[in-house]
Amino acid sequence: AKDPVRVLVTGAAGQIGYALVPMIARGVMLGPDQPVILHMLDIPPAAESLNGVKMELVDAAFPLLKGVVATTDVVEACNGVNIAVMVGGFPRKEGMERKDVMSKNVAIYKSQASALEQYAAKNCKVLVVANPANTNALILKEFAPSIPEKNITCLTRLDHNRALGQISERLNVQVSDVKNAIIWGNHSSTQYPDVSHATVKTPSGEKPVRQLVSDDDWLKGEFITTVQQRGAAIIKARKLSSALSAASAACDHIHDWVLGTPEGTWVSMGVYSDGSYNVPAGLIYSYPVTCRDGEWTIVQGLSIDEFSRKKLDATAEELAEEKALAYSCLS
Ligand code: NAX
Repeated sequence: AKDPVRVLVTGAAGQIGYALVPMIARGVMLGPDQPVILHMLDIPPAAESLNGVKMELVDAAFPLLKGVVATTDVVEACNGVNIAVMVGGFPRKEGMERKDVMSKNVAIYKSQASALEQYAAKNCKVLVVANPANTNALILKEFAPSIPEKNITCLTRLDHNRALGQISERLNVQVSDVKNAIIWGNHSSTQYPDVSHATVKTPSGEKPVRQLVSDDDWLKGEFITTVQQRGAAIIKARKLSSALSAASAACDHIHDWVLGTPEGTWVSMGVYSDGSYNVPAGLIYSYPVTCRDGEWTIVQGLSIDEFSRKKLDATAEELAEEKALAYSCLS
């Protein structure tokens, strides 16, 4: 039998946490033969609720779940973890300035980075979900210098999956037959959902989405805005933000990162930019990636037309501004 993997979920008493921890304990994230020990962190006002989640995990009698740590102590939470899914953060409340929200999250990610740096397993893989996800991940990277920069990522897989879902609905095909959408840039409304290279499996072979969707105006207009604004549409409908889809996407992200992407398929991940596609180096930017042996690689050589170029640059610009704002909160 395999040794258990220790998985940290911060903000585990929240909405996404409640959807995510049972998925992890069922093997959705790391596979049906991989035992796990869950480390759940939240803040003292949520301690009782966190303990309730722990009780439910015990009650669910998940065969793969070999232990549960539920704590408000960041050191205990980070101790020995192999995977860290960072869902906890400070939400934007009505009337708050962007700078104030940023400053709260910078403080949280700075201190949790230091705890991961000191107490997590050396090869710990980190996924930041909490918003502003890209910039929180960047701060985490800055303050956890001994964790390899390739190990620090943020979630744009939900946006990626939303793009696949929209194409599947439009063409009335199975979502599992649609692949290779790309989310470029920030997990925000400036993200660029791009299906220029996406394909659909058909009885007569793989066909480009661009050929099957003859309405280019839809692809360049409503498709993009629907994916960009989907989070807001869910809030309007549910009066709560996306949770089950976010939890599922977090599992997909770690699953593919650890276990690999299928041959010929790429996924979107927010990763530390090396300047690929003329995006400034030093941002956490969402790219198309393939994964193998626990490492992601940016897909290279895709053609970028003028329409796409502008959108890649606009979202990079927003990330550069967020980075500057985050750094201004540090000083
Ligand atoms: P909730 O408010 O339900 O849960 C957040 C939890 O984090 C709470 O239990 C809170 O007590 C806890 N928390 C706050 N500060 C903490 C700290 N310093 N350490 C540990 N825990 C802390 O929010 P939920 O709906 O679960 O969303 C969580 C985060 O995910 C938010 O930042 C949200 O904006 C972000 N999202 C990101 C998505 C993505 O695709 N990247 C999509 C979904 C989601 O909107």
